[in-house]
Amino acid sequence: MAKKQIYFNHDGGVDDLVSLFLLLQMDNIELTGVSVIPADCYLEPAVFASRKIMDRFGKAGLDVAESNSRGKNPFPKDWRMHAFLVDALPILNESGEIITPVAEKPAHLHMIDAIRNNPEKTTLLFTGPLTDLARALDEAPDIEEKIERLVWMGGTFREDGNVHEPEHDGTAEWNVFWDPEAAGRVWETNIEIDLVALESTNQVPLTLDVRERWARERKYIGVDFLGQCYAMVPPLVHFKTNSTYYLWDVLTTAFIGNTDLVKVQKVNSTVITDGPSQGRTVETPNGRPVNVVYDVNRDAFFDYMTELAKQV
Ligand code: AGV
Ligand code: CA
Repeated sequence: MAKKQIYFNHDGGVDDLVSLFLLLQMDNIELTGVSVIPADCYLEPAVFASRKIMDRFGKAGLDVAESNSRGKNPFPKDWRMHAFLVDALPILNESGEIITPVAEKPAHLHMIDAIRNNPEKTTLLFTGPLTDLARALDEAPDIEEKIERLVWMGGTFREDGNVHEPEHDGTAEWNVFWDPEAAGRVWETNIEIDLVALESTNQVPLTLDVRERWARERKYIGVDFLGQCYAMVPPLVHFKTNSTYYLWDVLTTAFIGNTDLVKVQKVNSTVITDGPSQGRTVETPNGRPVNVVYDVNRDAFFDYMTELAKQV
């Protein structure tokens, strides 16, 4: 069977970078391109970290494209700093050189090339906002029919999203909120969309037992890498905040490699692009159909990602 052709656009958070690491370990997919958008990250360290992860844990021959997209609602600086921490990890700096090059073209044009130049259809994996996809579709509408599907970490149909910002009512998920119009643009297409929404990612918080498991198994270099990365987003048990880290993007990436981990349901929806609910995805009878990942086998998921990490 032909391998799934995957183009990955991410935004440099800890779980975005761990997702890149795990994708590189999957032998049932072919990674055809990687690009980075400065949403929940700063661009430079996120691109450095991506290139170093591809050098250390991947295959040669790919480059990494930088996005020049800008969003409407910026991510908090504290979160955007995480890419600097991953980039500074000794395991990514052991060799003292970087082989994987930076692409000449910006992300959205890089993605158009990757889709056009592949005789097979491409599955898009997005773990940040959809800005580069919206721009690519405006620039090259012909790519739509070469897109197998979009697998996106974004949105929620619950009352509670994860945006807690002034002038917002709290109903949105951050990847939609950063650029609501971009999501609206993609909703206008006929692309098949698999949405890994907060419904399912809420079921995979990074709990202490998982951290302890990775600590116990740190003799595997890939498992140690997981533990080191997630040490940057430690649990704050005596301080009640919005700081719980979920495996949002990693669940989305695991879904690419193993669809059996989750349950999916069709929902007709629209995206609110303005006002206090901007970035909210709402169920609407005549809305655009999306496949919502609403449930996950938690234990099977953590086993799957940990086993992938052991393959390094
Ligand atoms: O809304 C989830 C998205 C995911 O793509 N990101 C983090 C993941 O990469 C934003 C986000 C929400 N809460 C966060 C986030 C937190 N507490 N720390 C960092 N990023
Ligand atoms: Ca992300």
